[in-house]
Amino acid sequence: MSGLAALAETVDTAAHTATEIPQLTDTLPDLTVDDAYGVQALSLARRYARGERRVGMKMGLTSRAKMAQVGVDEMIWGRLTDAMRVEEGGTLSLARYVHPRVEPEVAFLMARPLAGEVSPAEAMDAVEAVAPALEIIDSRYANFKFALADVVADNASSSGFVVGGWVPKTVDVSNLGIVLEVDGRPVQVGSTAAILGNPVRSLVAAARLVARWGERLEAGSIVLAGGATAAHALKAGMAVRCQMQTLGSVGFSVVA
Ligand code: OOG
Ligand code: MG
Repeated sequence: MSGLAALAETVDTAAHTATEIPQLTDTLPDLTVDDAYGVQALSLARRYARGERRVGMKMGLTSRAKMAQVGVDEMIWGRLTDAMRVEEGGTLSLARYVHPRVEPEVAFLMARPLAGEVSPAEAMDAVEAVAPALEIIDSRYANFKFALADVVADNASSSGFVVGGWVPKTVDVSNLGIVLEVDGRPVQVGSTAAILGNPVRSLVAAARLVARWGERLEAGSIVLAGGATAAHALKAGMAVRCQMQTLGSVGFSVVA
């Protein structure tokens, strides 16, 4: 087994069994970001071999609030599979996670494939619809602490996502108010403008980043633009709902 494949097995097993692990960079301080994306691809291959299906990609660290919370200030991306989907209004079982957090996101549904250098208008041309969304992130690293290469190898902490109702892409998503509520009380307040000034810029970056790895944003797939606020830790019994101006709301409840 190559070195990267062994690391892929480590992060995949940690995710699959919801078991925390030490940072890879503790023992491999020179792990490059390119190699970390290689580890991510190999770890996802293990999921596909278990029957999971790729359904999209997620952008990470596209807002100041997110960068500040985790102490990493470079955009990253990860892959979403069908096993990570939680139904709108559904329940999420904490048993499947190490120390999950939730964050408000905007989702794009692709009508056509998109890859490479594109303008915001070209990117939106390839979109079918937009939706309010929540991402459940769960770093597999102890204390949710990681360096850039660690989090990239760990599929950018991807572990769950909930997509609300799709709305026509004619809605301008550049500056919509967001309230993330737990049990009806606001825990984070923000705007979609926190995402690179406009979530469409995140879609543009997504097309560029996947192309670097020989991939495209596929027709029918979902792109999450990145958390607009800091993420909120989940506990059993919580009812989580995110209200997004014009787009509507999306939520789920947490069980042990
Ligand atoms: C890394 C993933 C970041 C986002 O939306 O910014 C992310 C993390 O915070 O654990 O999903
Ligand atoms: Mg996110």
